[in-house]
Amino acid sequence: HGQQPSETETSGTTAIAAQDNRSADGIRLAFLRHMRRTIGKPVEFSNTLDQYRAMAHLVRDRVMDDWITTVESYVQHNVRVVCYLSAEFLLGPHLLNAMLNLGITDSAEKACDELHYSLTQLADEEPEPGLGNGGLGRLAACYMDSMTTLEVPAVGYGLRYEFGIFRQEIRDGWQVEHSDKWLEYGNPWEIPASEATQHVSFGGHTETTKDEKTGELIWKWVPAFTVKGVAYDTPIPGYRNKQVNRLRLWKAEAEDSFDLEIFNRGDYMGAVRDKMESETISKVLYPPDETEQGKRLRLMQQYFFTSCSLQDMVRLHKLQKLPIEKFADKWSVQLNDTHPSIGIAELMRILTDEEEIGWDEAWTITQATFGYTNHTLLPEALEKWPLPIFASLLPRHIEIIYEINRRFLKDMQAKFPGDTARWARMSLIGEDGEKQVRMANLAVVGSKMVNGVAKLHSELLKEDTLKDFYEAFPNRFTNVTNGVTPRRWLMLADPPLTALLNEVLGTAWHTDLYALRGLEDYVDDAGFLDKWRKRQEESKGRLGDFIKRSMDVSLNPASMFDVQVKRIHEYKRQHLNALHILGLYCRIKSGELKDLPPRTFLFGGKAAPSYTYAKLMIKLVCTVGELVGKDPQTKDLLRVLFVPDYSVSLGQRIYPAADLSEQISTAGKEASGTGCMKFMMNGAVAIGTLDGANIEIREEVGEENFFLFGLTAPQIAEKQKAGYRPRDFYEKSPLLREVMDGLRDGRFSNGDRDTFAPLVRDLLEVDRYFVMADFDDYARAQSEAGKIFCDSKKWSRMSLLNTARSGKFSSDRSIREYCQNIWKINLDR
Ligand code: C3B
Repeated sequence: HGQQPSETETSGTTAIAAQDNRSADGIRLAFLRHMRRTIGKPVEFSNTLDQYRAMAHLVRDRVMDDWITTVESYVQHNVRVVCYLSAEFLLGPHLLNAMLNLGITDSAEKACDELHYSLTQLADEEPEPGLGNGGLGRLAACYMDSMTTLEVPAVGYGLRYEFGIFRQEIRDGWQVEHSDKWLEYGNPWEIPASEATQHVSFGGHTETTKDEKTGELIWKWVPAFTVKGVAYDTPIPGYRNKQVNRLRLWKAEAEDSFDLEIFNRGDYMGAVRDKMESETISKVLYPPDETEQGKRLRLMQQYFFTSCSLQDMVRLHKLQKLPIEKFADKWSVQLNDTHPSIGIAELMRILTDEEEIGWDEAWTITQATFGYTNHTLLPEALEKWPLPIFASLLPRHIEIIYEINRRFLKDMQAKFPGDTARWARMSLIGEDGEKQVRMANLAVVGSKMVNGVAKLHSELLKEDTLKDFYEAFPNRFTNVTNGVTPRRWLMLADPPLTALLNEVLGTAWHTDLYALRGLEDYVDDAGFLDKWRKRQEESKGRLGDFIKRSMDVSLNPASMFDVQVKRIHEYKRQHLNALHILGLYCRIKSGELKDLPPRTFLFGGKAAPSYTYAKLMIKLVCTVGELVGKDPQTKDLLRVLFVPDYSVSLGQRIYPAADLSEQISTAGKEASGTGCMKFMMNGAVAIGTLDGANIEIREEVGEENFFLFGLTAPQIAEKQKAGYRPRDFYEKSPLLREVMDGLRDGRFSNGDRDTFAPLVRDLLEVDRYFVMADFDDYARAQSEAGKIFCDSKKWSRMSLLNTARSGKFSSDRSIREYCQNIWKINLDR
């Protein structure tokens, strides 16, 4: 691995140049060069955006040098390549991350000093590539970092959305969405790869002809139109190992973007219509899919990027002169949720229709190629496509899916004779009501391995969601608990903590996070605990400065920072958190609570634009914030802040400053959660349910260092079966009653009884997510956390142990497990 020195004369000077490349002088000179040649401005006239761009270009140059050597070495050794197919990659800003991984941050800082710039100010100019919604997209980004750091040959394949996740504004407590123009000033981190352009067909019909010699049927797809897929590559540097992997994102373009003939006839709009229609495919991160049009577009996006990616693999396979029969030996394709699962039918189409391989062999290759990761148990998130939409867009694929299904059901009929209900459940085509294509079923049937993302989640998949499939193929199921990259989420997010850890542990933990266990030697060292506490307070101060600058609100750094940042969803229960704060408010007002340690409650996260209930939850948090912030009796004790436009970069500011990490989803609903891991690494203590990765966090950190509350997944299931009555809990708990009555009567909202009426009604009558049932126990756990926080030595000890025992949650560990159990890649080669 690493840079191969060439044998020519110039290698000496290249090596010196490479060395100098990374020095402060080298960086300063390169910066000035890019300012002239790339940005085209005299440095004296440049603004901060120009300076960011010049810096980005020179950093990219340094990444590119390593990229070339990495690609050469992959080709030379004919390695097995992991293709991570994902509709989302939530990368976060590149500049400081690339500098960190290359090891040039200090030099860059020095160069900036000499030029009288501030590196952080300049880095703040970078628009965040928000090509994902939340956990699933961010996981893909963490995995790219870890795969490269572990030197796993890998390509990430996805969509180059022109507009990423919307920018969130909070206006009068309500979410308002704005479009995200991240490409407005160009993107120095991507490189178009013209040799990789692909063509993707849609619609039309199929025809069959008879092979004259064999008499066999030959299928032909006669599509209605095709779209061009243009590849844009973003280099992903590994951590100080000179390895760079590729993230290849596809942009949709019209085959013929401008029709001169139509134009000459005078139809100016008509001449560009094709272009507009085609380009819609990669225009925006998946649109709301409630409408027919939305559904159709989303399926087009999925097929578009999946087809481009598989065609690209076939192209590269042939370029290396490998036989197509050996496809699965070369490519391991991981499906990030069901979004790219159409790839199973697409590879079958390519192998049978285009490569003319027989069905059985094609199926063996296909199954050996794919692995499927499931990320959710929520039934509404398991994708199903209405048959008419699917068949009209992909007429050949529906035939292939029917054939897969016919053979599969035959096997199941042999395996489970007479069990018609089971066959119906397992069928790739759902027949309840409108006919549907069930993408999760396709993904399981067409993959060699299926995994969940945390122990509990993987168990529930086997016991419940995918039970029939588990019973048919028990060996296909496995678990890989999620992880996050400590490079971005610890080193980049919290440089002072990183410096402290380096001071006492050295640097081994950067790539072996279990080495943080060494911190346990200091757990009874009063001096060190004091240092730990001071560092934490400084982190809170830094977040406080940012919030003062951006929102003009002052926070009290001595208060407990109690944080819930994640997508807004009923199952994540931000409303439980808000109701608890209302409980505190009521108890302070009644005089029951006197010496409460001051608390700052921070919330952040986006609600899907069409998810009315989630938007109401945001309004609730903001209303509570206004209430407690204005009341003279509570304003020094309670502060509630909804930080708008939560993002990767905002997360990097927030995690290091958290004391308490809110992980309060209804047990059995959060597949894993990954925010919990980022908090833990940065020394926040969790309050949470036995759900997702919380269970494993508590296992690692010890039950005495985790504030547990709430019903367990089996208890929830039981209650659901027996008939859950939320009102019983309301009637039993005086505090809950006071809170819910107050909310209903407008006590917390200046007499407004309407706004929260739907929420109150839902919680008292339905409460799908057991907010009422868990309220009292949550309040108990919260009050325990509050008490321990007052004992700062005890708290610091808990905090330190959270960091010390977070080793398992590095995405390096996750990727090692994928390599061993799914991809069969030997890392010690
Ligand atoms: C999320 C889940 O909700 C999280 O529990 C999990 O940690 C992450 O995926 C990563 O595995 N998820 C998501 O963000 N988007 C989906 N469509 C499905 C799951």
